[in-house]
Amino acid sequence: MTYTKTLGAALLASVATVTAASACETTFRSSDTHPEGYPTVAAVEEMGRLLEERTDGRLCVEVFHSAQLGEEKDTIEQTQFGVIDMNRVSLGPFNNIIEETQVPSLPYIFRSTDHMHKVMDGPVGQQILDAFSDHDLVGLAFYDGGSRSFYNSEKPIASIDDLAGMKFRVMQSDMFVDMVDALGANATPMPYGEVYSSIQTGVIDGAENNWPSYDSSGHFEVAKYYTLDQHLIVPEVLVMAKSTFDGLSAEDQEIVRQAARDSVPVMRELWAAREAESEARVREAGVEVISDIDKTPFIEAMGPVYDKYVTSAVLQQIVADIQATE
Ligand code: GTR
Repeated sequence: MTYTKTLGAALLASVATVTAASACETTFRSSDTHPEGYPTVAAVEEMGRLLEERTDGRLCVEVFHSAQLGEEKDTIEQTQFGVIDMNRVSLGPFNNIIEETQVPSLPYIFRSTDHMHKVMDGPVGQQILDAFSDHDLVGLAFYDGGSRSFYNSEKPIASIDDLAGMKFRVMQSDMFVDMVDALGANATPMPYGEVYSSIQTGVIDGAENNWPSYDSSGHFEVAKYYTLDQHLIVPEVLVMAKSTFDGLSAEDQEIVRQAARDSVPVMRELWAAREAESEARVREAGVEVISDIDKTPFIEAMGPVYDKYVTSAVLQQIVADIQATE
């Protein structure tokens, strides 16, 4: 989407806010690429409900789902400018902007979702949330993004060799381009909203994502081979524009932070249910799932990615802290 179109959409949306949320004194506009009912959308709505309740209706949130305000990379910029108040995004598109976000986005860095929760709920998570403040943003909370695996329209992929020469879409992060290169395939970074038609027209062979996104985006309709290699467990993040946050009293800032934190357990429950539901739905629709796969060669191929990105002492320390978290 062009900047002008995005801005047009943002302006239209702000008109909508005035009508829809006139009962509230201040309504924060929050962006999400996912459709209504998706766990991230529902979680931010829950955060808004808590906020409204705890401020007697002074502060509210309206979630603009389905990429109404634009694709993630553009909406991140708009949030930095304060045009959008809040944004729920994957950490992936932050990789090129905020160095610290690269570490929890590294392939195979987390051993499991439980491990990811322990890390992101602890000091490492806080360190990464704090890193947003140097970039005109306030990091509020982390949400689940499941594990991401490759899917494609061409053939069942059962080993790393099967990936050779294939073309996959990745999120707009240089690190993910290098990750796919290291696996012997080719990567095309592109906005989420362009993936369906790009697979359909053969511009790319496939992409990679978690069960709920593979399902809700409809990508399973055009790419029916899903290989459970689970190369990424990338947390999602809820951020606020620093200019919006700075305009609040200290007391309201804490209410905002707490409401975001309190939406996390709700999100985790919705996520777990949705993962199971989506997996069942796509299997039912005839997707061929390749689950009997040796992940060791995939993990071993990631050495060059770690070497290229984990260079500073700060990032090395975060990697060590994550690995040491039981
Ligand atoms: C989803 C994630 C989105 C977006 C999307 C993508 O899993 O929830 O925020 O990043 O992946 O691949 O672009």
